[in-house]
Amino acid sequence: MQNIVERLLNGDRRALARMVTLIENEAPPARRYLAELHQHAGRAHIVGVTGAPGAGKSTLVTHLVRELRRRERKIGVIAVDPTSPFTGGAILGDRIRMMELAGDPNVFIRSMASRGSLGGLAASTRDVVRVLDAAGYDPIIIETVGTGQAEVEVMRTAQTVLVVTAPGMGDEVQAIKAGILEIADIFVVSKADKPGADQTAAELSMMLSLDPNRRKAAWRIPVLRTAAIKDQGLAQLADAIQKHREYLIESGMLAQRAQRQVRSEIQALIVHAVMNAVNEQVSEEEWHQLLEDITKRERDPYSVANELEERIGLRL
Ligand SMILES: Nc1nc2c(ncn2[C@@H]2O[C@H](COP(=O)(O)OP(=O)(O)OP(=O)(O)O)[C@@H](O)[C@H]2O)c(=O)[nH]1
Ligand SMILES: [Mg+2]
Repeated sequence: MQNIVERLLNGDRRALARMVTLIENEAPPARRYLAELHQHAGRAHIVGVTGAPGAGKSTLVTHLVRELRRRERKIGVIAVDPTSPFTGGAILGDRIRMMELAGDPNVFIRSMASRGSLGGLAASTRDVVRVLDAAGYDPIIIETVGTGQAEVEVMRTAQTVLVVTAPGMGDEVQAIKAGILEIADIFVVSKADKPGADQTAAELSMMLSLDPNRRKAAWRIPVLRTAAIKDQGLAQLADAIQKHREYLIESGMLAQRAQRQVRSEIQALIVHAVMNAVNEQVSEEEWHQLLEDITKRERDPYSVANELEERIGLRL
């Protein structure tokens, strides 16, 4: 009887699905399995897809996956929904939209919803990426709505980030505000079969040409138009994604980003462990009392933190 890690590495999809569930549930053995899988990962191209709700991300991903299948790739898709209590329906919609891909043994699709903290979702996404990578999926596509900090956090896992905008959504300006411009590697104007797509693309190109940081950068962000429902523009998009990957490798950026990632991953694991230790020591009632004392100015956050650090053995 092979263990779950061996089965997963041998291409067993049930083992893969089981592993993802263990990660989502933060099951204790998951960390040990992930540690074993690390040496087998590191080959996949990780592609992030973000943009406003309804921008056409899932439809785009579905058709992009089809294009990549024509190129004989084995593709992983993770649909991340950071705001599950409110957009639970969106995940369901994604499932239906992506259903047509579900029968393909070379495509693995998984939806993930936020349970705990902001760091929690980004961390579990990173873990699932590692698992898919070790199982031989390449590329791995992460879709998430681009509305807040949690999404930006999730997108940091990606090596190539696609920012999707549709004509008439007025996202172009919002994209700058949300700080999405800094993480975009490729802009996609989706629904290009609709009127206004050319103008949206022109506005985006204009905005990019006015950005002084972008003018100096070695990678010139392409603005591509796709009409996923008509299967148009997907080959160009797949080519651009490949080109960005080559740029990352040749410029040394891929290695640089990987190292930065690992540092923040280790830091996050430590913070997580420390917080778990604290929560084991402090009951909900005690928390409540502490917060009340501090807000009433009877105590201060610094000495409380000191005391808790002492209690978990951080200060000897
Ligand atoms: N005309 C046209 N409509 C499209 C195209 N792509 C997507 N749509 C429509 O746009 C709507 C939203 O598409 P989705 O792919 O669900 O968009 P999304 O960005 O994944 O949405 P969320 O995950 O809910 O944020 C759907 O009604 C699609 O049918 C396209 O290329 N052309
Ligand atoms: Mg979607």
